Amino acid sequence: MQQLLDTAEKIRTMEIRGAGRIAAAAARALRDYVEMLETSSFEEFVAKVEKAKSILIETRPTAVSLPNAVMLAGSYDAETVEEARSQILDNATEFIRNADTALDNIGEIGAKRLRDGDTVMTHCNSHAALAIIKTAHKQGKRIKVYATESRPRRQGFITIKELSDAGIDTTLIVDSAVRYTMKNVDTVIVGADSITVNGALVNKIGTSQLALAAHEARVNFISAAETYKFSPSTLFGDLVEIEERDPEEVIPSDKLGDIPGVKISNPAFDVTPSEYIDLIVTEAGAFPPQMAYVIIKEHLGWELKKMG
Ligand code: RUB
Repeated sequence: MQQLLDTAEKIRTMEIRGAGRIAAAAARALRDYVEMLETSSFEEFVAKVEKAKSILIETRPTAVSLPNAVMLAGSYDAETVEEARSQILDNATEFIRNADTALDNIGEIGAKRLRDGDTVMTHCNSHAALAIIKTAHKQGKRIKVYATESRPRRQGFITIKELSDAGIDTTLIVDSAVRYTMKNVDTVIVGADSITVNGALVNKIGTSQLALAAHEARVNFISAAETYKFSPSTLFGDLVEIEERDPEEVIPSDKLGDIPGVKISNPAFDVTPSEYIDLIVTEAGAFPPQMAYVIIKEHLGWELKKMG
């Protein structure tokens, strides 16, 4: 259990971050926990596995990749401990393998949308979005990237390091320079923490500003998202919870004394409506956001309830 608790803590504190990475880390933690779980009582096994799943799911509320990973990796239909254990080990291993392959496929599919000489803008640090940019670069296309700083956690610094290590022409901009810079951009590519059944994109705070600026400037806006980033429960009316993080990420606590009474709001994600999204690139194909239900039904196995 200690190892699983350590992973949960790393996700909570963002030592492990990004919707894809937290999904794979959760699947791995669950797999290792189940492998070591010592009990011959099926009831005890079920209770402990379900507890472990909720510990992982409760670490961060917005990325649906987390509950989806736990659901896909941790599913079993068994009556004995050994049967359930073996099914979870297989499912978790398959989830982790598929997650890796998905990034390669997203890279291949998305790179077809970039032309030699294109300029891309990206936000935060998304492995899926970077897979597209890096694949296009590997194909010999000359791609230039504007990466936003992404305050307050500055994940943009991870992005610019990754892009410059790959030899890609990269420029860092502050978040407030998005609209000013958009005139130089051909395509915006961002990741996804959740995509709802109506095709809305939940991603790092500020994503919707990129989308609005892109829309106004007639610039393409693409989200790169593995199919496990689609949110099945939004089909039944659930809303995606937007994580509110510690004000200390915005302003250090020793400075707060200078501004008594001032409140700090630190939402970590925002919502971009589907009308601002041209394309969602998944490992299963690239399609408009209006097709979100198809993914929820065919890849995640949830569908509308039949009446009567
Ligand atoms: C990360 C973020 C990323 C998505 C997709 O937020 O918003 O765009 O998670 O990332 P945080 P990926 O840093 O708060 O986790 O494509 O790597 O899954």
